[in-house]
Amino acid sequence: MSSQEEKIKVLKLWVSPYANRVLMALEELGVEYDTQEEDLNNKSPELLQANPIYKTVPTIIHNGKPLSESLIILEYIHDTYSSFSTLLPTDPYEKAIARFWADFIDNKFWMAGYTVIVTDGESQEVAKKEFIDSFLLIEEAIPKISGGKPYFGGDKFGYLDIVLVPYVFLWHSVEIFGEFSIPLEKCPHLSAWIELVSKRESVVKILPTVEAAHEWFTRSRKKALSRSN
Ligand SMILES: N[C@@H](CCC(=O)N[C@@H](CS)C(=O)NCC(=O)O)C(=O)O
Repeated sequence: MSSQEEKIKVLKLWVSPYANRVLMALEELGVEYDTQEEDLNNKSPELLQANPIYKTVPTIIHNGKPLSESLIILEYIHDTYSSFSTLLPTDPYEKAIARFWADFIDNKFWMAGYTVIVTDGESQEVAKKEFIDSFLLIEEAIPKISGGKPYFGGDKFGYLDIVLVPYVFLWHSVEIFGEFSIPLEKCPHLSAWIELVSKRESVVKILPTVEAAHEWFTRSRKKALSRSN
């Protein structure tokens, strides 16, 4: 059986930016897939068996084989289906740079954003500054990464676009709980990119509304603050 014969099954959570980037990649490449919604308070035996180390979504199962970690799954999708389309740049240096920024977006930018959502006081203030600083660094990097084209992937909506776009629908909660506004007026590249990607079919189909995501984070914040106080 060829690796492309069995449908990929994605164990997911509707609000997870990590799971949603996997679904968006499959949509963008026109790959058929099945999904299974997970309850993180009561994870399915399938998830626990497929991802015993992190027990996180997304986890995929393809041809009976499990794989986890969204950025690794994106590369697997790219490698498996690149005969008809690509997500990552082909140039080795550009590919490495895309991976560098994906790591920054998850581990600096969103780590700070999520910390603003689930903390208050001094920790929240520090995270707020880090979030805005990271935002401005991404703004500065866009023309270099995209070569002045509309998407991070140049003319094509690609890997880094898919990595960042789920957060666009979540960072309103960062602004609300952090009581500040992202300085979009200082970010013409990010503003133009948001305008463009928000209308994209895969984005509209897969990502939750800002309101639904905010309700989710309101509950997460309440739980996190009651644990820490
Ligand atoms: N680095 C992981 C992060 C995945 C992750 O943290 N997923 C969250 C949902 S957004 C999760 O499954 N958490 C498990 C839990 O809370 O027990 C990735 O990129 O896939």
